[in-house]
Amino acid sequence: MSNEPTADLLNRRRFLSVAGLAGAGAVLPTIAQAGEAPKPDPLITEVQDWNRYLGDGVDKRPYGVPSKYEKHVVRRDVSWLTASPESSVNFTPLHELDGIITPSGVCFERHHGGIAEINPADHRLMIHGLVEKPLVFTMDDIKRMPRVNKVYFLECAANSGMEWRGAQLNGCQFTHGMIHNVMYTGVPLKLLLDEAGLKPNVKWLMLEGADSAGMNRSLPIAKALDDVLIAFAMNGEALRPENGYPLRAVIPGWQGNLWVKWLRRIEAGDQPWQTREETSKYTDLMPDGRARKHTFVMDAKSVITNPSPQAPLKFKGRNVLTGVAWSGRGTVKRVDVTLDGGRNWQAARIDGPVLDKSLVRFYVDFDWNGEELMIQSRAIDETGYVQPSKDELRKVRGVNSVYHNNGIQTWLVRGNGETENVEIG
Ligand SMILES: Nc1nc2c(c(=O)[nH]1)N[C@H]1C(S)=C(S)[C@@H](COP(=O)(O)O)O[C@H]1N2
Ligand SMILES: [Mo]
Repeated sequence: MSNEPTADLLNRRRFLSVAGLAGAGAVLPTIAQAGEAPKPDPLITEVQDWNRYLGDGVDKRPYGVPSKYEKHVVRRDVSWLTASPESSVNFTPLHELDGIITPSGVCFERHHGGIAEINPADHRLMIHGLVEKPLVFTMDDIKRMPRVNKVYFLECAANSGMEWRGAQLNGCQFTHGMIHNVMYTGVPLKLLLDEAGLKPNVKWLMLEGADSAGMNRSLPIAKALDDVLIAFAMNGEALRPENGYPLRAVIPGWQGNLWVKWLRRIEAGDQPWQTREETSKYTDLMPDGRARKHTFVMDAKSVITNPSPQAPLKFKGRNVLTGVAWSGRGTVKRVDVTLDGGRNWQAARIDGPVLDKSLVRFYVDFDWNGEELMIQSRAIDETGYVQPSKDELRKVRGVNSVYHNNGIQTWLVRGNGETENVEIG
């Protein structure tokens, strides 16, 4: 770094404490101007509007929303992607977020028949099929069962699906935004199944939603008894209607389409249900025309969220590169980052909780002199699995798939800081 701002910072702090606001502002540069001739900064020397008026009282914002200066932090959709907004998807603004928790209001939404608006008093969950005692639970019944809190990512199997044939969408929101990571509160499905008493020949469950799509999904019984939750809360409050209020299935580490929202029925059986969705979609078409089916687990993956096409580099010198990584097979052990298209890799700094089947946040604090960068991140999970390059993935899977693209993402940072979605080689 050419200009070391630390000394200026220290001086400035000392000066502020002795000389007060006006005097300090007249002579001290901001951090971005460090080293330039000091200019008076009216934002320090002048009294600002917000110093003059009496602000909103505590009765004005009973349910808080973000500052009006954060209006750009929103879910976005791609209108040409699907025929109608009711059977569609929008994307989490990953480049605007930090830490590991996705704020509820910007969790991407995927629904096949629009949002069901259900009064929790009218909601029922039925468990039947190959069980000793068919049961119907009200929301009150479910909230009287022992509950747990868990942070998990939900990734749609189609996340990055537009990128199979080549770089396509300009922004990590669109290439990787079909993911969210929240804390769920819910009851282990095993407890509900134990009450109903599974017959010994049960191999699969069918989970059905109460939305107009009446979406149903088949779930192997081993997973159901392992870590599946029936959740009623996310991030400490009731689920949002978009995400399945009042009740949804949480299937940790497995593809999003199994996480049935507005969950109303679980039927125990001895074979998978052949739903239209499962036979025509959610299979991975291979180069030889065969299809991979029941590829439920989401393999390790990562993406650099800043810089990225929607978040270009603005300053030379001190910069923070950041992103998220995840694995459906457990915890993320390491994230490697390259700034030069894969010639040199360094282990990124992971900060914040490292949890099972949850996003982790990584950082590389670096200096930028305005040279072109080819930046990539590569996740390694606790099983030792290494996130593959897109070409490695294509060698095995071809380019006919839509689902399960966990290849390494490349961003090209130009000399002016603008950043593009590209592929190397
Ligand atoms: N009832 C119902 N559940 C559903 C869906 C749906 O359309 N209806 N979409 C599924 C798909 S494909 C995904 S990726 C996730 C998306 O969850 P989210 O909307 O909370 O992001 O919900 C799943 N559960
Ligand atoms: Mo999905």
